[in-house]
Amino acid sequence: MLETEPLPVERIRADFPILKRRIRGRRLVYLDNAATTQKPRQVIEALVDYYSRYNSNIHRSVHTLGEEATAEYERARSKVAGFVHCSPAETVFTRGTTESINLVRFAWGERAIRRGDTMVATLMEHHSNLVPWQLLAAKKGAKLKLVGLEADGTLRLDEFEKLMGESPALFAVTQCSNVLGTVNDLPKLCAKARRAGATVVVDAAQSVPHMPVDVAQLGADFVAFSGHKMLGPTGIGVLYGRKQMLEEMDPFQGGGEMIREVFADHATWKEPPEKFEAGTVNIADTIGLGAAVDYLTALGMERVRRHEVYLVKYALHALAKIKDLKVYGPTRTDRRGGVLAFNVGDIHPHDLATLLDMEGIAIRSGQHCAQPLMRWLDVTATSRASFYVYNTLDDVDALVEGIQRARGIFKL
Ligand code: C6P
Repeated sequence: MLETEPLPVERIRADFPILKRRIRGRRLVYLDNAATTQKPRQVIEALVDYYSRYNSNIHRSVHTLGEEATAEYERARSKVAGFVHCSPAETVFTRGTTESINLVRFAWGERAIRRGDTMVATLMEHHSNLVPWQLLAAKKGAKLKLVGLEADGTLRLDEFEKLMGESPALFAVTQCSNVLGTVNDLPKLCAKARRAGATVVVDAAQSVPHMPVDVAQLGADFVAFSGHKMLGPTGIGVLYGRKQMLEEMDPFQGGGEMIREVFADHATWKEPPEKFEAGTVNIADTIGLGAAVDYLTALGMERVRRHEVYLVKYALHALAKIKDLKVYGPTRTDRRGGVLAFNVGDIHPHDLATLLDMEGIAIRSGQHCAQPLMRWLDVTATSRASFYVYNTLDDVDALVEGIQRARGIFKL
């Protein structure tokens, strides 16, 4: 028997103007949340409020607007820091997960990685947590090795142990795969990797939006995530960095506001996080992210996680009844997030996504920026449904019925 819905979804849905949209006369069933989530009016209003009442540059001007904008920007930093349980000084704003990881690649990796070093990532990484390390390895003459996967889409712990035996300089790992949904046991992995001497970079793009995350408990040196995947605007992301690491690192970009003193031939830097926020930053969207954090905090991240597990359980059960449908990743819901990648017979995922779109159902199809994983799965692409706080069992039913109709069209 199903438990009662963990979140007040009807009330939540009323906060999202876009959910009232109709697509070809049909209700919008938005199941592409791993790509980006929709925005509640509270976030939209925070942006409008900033631009219409106190738009100004920050950390520079002493006038009223400048003071207000600076205060709101820094308030957003405190909210984000509180959300993942670190200090504001350890919370650097970036453009998103991709930029956060590239910041580490340049500001830490350029100095820390040496010829012959081993770096370790995993086969389930998004390109954002793989390609920067490939570039660094090529430049430095270091090796990049990947932890492989078990048949159920969890990490091969024997391979992980073996690679940690090589005393790697870096361990880069996702907390939740954007394809398999696998949630990795990070406290255990991070502790082992750090004992082996590795600096640990966690890609939390698919975890911070969906479950309680305490960066201190993870035990990582760096944790990266994106605002747009957690009800916030695009173009704003976060890098948590352990204080000592951020202090020891080089700056990422040079320019205004990250400096303390500039002479003709050299300069000195501000303390983190300002050291890593050169130029005019993304003020509006940072304030918008603060509003998104308020929204999620009010819902409670435990309940957000329970809601997604509730939907995934129901969806796994319903999808299992569809002939020729294969879901990838762990079947245990305590080991997976709210992401379901699947294939149906030999229907191409783009065809399925196009047919579902005719019915107002938005899913993603393709390689999900995880080509090494696609090769391991031995598929060219997958379909993917991903859930969030405003999704309902009706949305899952609509997906299942849409897939059944597509099977009929393809005469499966
Ligand atoms: N995944 C998806 O549909 P950015 O684009 O920088 O905000 O996030 C990159 C990123 C990094 N890691 C993981 C695990 C991700 O899922 C993503 C973004 C989207 O799966 C777009 S490819």
